[in-house]
Amino acid sequence: MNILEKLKTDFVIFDGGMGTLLQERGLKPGQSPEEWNITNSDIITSIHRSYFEAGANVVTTNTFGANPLKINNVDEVVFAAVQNAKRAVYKEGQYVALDIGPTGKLLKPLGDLDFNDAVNAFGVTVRAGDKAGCDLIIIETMNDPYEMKAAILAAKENSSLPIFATFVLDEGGKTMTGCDIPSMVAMLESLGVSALGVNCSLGADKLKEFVPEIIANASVPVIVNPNAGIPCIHDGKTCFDSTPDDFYIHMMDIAKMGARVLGGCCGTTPEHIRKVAQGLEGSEPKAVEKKSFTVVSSYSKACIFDKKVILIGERINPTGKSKFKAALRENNMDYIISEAVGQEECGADMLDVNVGLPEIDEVDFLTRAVKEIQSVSTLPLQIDTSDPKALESAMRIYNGKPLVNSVNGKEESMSAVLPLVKKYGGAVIALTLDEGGIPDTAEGRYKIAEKIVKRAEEYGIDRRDIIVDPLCLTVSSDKNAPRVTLDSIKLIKDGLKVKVSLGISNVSFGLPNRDFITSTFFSLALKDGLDAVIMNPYSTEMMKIYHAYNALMGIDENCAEYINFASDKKAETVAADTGITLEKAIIKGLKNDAKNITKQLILTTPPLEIVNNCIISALDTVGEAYEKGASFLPQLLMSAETANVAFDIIKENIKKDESSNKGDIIIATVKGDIHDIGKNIVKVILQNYGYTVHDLGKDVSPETIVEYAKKTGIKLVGLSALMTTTVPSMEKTINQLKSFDSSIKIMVGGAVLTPEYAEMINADKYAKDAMEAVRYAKYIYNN
Ligand code: B12
Repeated sequence: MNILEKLKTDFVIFDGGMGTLLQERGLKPGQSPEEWNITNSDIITSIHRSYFEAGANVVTTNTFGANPLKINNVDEVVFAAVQNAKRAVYKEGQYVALDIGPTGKLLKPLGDLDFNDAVNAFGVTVRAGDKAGCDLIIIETMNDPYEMKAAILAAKENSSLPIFATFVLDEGGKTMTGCDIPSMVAMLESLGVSALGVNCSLGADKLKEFVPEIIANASVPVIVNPNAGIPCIHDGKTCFDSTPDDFYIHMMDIAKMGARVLGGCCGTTPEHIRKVAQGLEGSEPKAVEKKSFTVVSSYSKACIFDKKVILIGERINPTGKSKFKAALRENNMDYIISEAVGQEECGADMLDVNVGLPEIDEVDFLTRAVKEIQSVSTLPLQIDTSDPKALESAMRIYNGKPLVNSVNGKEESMSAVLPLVKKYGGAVIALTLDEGGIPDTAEGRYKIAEKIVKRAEEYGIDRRDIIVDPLCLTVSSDKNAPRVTLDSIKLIKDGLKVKVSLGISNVSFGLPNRDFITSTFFSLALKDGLDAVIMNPYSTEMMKIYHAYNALMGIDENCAEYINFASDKKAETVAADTGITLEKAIIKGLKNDAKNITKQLILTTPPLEIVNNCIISALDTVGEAYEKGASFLPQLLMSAETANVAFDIIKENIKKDESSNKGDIIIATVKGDIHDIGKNIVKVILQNYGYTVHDLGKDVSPETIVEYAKKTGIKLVGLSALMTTTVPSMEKTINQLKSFDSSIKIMVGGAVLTPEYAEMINADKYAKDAMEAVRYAKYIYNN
């Protein structure tokens, strides 16, 4: 029986932790656990064996870090690791999973690893594992869905092994990059994993809280491999607080909830696994319930096609827009990004992205446009192109489960588009036209829809991932056209049990006051069961219909959204304002806007005023949202980068006073802390006042700072720290500097510090901002 057959009928028990057991067997801190596959293969095999003996069905190879971005000899390590695990197998029903962990690098735009380079790196490990004969692949401990997608694609492109995939979650039930459970499940399932879930993170008791939500979203078996509680340090050693008995109690609850694959992660031992295996012996898992709702996702948001119609913004499309065409020809990505931001603000749930123009390289432009938009918008995207190459390239780098616009009933279209939807995951809009054109009856359109649904199912694409667009022709050229479209909506929904969407604006083409016609047609289509609409979110008429309809149909609880919309005067102004300020550009991460606005502002506003009134206040807003869990690391990073773009321009406009050196100052952000925007501002302002600043950078150790002070004899040091966790390292630096030379003066700053705290850690001066730093320097150097 292979692992997938077992999964159909039975619980599957995974092994537990490897690292802690290796430490017990003598692995020293800093030593590579992966090398032990070669140097201590018997120990590795005996650990695997102990897990099989405890009742595990699957052991994971000791290859968590066996990735070419971390080690050189991947082939050798992976081969040895798989052999070590296979040697531990002693009976039928015991399987070896190739373990794949994160690369340790952040993918662009959060870090500098290119998506396709990540796919290639994972590919090396997958090929080695496949060749060595593992039975399945487990991709685990991922905290970024984008990296997860890279690993899954690598697994699909380099093997045909079953793929299991698990994420880590924080206490709010999201990944580090803000991916929630519905979006995570949507992406993983559409990429075709055989089982999905969570590992590591919190202990079983905390992780348990999230299991019902995973199960409510997933149509494949759910995996839960928690740590043995939360790690703590005792006498310099990492310990875990969940005993096998305690772990067992929570894991039994998790099994009752419906999880089917159960095992452990850090700190769990064969004893933990034995308890779980014994507890499950003889019992049957809950049936895996196949879900019928349609869902697409971005890296952090899932869009579920439910009662409320999904608004798909149509503005990123050159058709009939001369300004947009010009932007495409001039390679003006800012224009496209501002359309994305504007539509999101006006209430779009998703964004259509179409950049097709004969004279541009669509493969390149569409791919870049998707990358740029997904770095500033959290909305799921609808990738809209008739070029299969452009579609493939954009789907590949898309971070989530996209909607594809579109496939139609022509053979050529189905055979080009459907395999891509299957491979990269996604839902797809199916247009009811084929070689015979657009039928002029609802029955004719139904037949084409049926043909596409059948074909998609042959490719293994679920019916719920087909969203039929029965096409809406213009009423001015055919008076019956809207009626046929409305009839088609009902017929297709009832007969095929699929969702229906419409690109709606076409209906009013050629008529004056188009909004009147389009929005009235929209209300009729809503009543006939429309699930999604491609429309102009800036259109007041359309938004009025949308909100009023939701209120009238009882799908807007307490009419709350309607009230918000109407009283916000959005009804009047929705079309108008996408005006962007520097503060807003930083909050949204719009670098080019930030650059252009700063260039304008600097002509009229003193540089420090821009820093204090725009840059710092914007970063404070972002920081607060981050603290509340309303935004995540990607947004924080984009905002920080945007602030830097603005500050670079300000810097150019602050002339250094080079007439004389008023004094030397060392400046650094302390060890463990990489926040340097504030420190850099302080540096530039001090230079501006004639001081020579020796910037030692960020994440600087106390030793380096003391060394530098010794070498140069400089008597004034500025230290920056922005986190409660790094203030102790500031204190350490102060102590070391003072014990080297008690006459050195130290000024400190950074968001978490207070004057009282600064005094407590022996700093000579707390500076709340850059000007305070200048005043202190003047005082010290007496100038
Ligand atoms: C931008 C930012 C980032 C950027 C930093 C980019 C960069 N190159 O600096 C990125 C995205 C990389 C980042 C990462 C992280 N961040 Co951060 N980040 C921020 C944010 C939003 C703004 C900081 C900032 O630049 N402010 C603007 C500058 C101008 O202000 P400032 O630094 O205070 O500087 C002024 C004064 O304090 C003073 N000053 C500052 N330094 C000095 C030095 C001297 C000598 C003097 C005299 C004066 C002085 O003068 C400056 C000018 O007026 C803050 C929130 C906030 N409101 O502070 C969170 C914040 C600091 N980050 C936080 C966290 C948790 C993190 C991460 C751990 C997130 C994660 N999960 O990975 C990582 C930390 C990584 C690490 N090891 O350091 C938390 C810290 C919580 C805490 N209490 O400890 C904060 C407070 C957000 C929050 N509210 O939760 N972050």
